Amino acid sequence: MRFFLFAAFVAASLSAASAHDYRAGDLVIEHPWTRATPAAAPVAGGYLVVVNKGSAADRLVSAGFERSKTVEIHEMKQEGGVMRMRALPAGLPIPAGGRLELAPGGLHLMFMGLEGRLNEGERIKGELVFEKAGRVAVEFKVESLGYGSKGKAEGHGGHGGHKH
Ligand SMILES: [Cu+2]
Repeated sequence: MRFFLFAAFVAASLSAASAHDYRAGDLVIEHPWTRATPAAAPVAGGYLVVVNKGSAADRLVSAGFERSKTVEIHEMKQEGGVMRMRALPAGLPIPAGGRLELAPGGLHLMFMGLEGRLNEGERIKGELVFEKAGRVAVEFKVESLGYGSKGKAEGHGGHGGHKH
C-alpha cells in the first residue's frame, strides 16, 4: 500500500514538472506553448497562463521568441460573424489575485516573421516582460497541431491563416 501511494506521488510530481511552470515574484507562469507549423507558415501563436498570487496588479507588456523577428500581443474576437485580430500595444493587465489566460481563439502572443518551421517536441527560448516582475526567460514548448483546440471551428492550426 505504502509503495503504491509513493508511486502515485512520484507520478504526480513528474506530470507537474513536465507542465513547465515559471515563477517571477508573485507571478506563476504556466506552460508557455505554441503549435507545430507547416513549412512556410509566417506566423504562429503563443499561449500561456499567468497567475498573480500577489496583492498588486502587474502587466504583460511584451515578449520575445528566439525563432521569430518580432512578437506582438494580440486579441482575437468574433465581430459580426468574422474572427478579427488586433494588436494590443499596451499589453495585458494581470489583476491582483487574478489570472491572465492566453489561449487559442482569444488573447495570444503572435510570433511574426518565423525563421524556419516549429517542430512538435521542440522547446524554444523566449522571454516575457512584465511591468513589475521584469524580464522572465521561458521556453515555449511546441505542441501538436491539434493541441489546445477545444473542438471549435478555430482548430486546424488556424492561426497561420488569419489576416492582419
Ligand atoms: Cu494574432
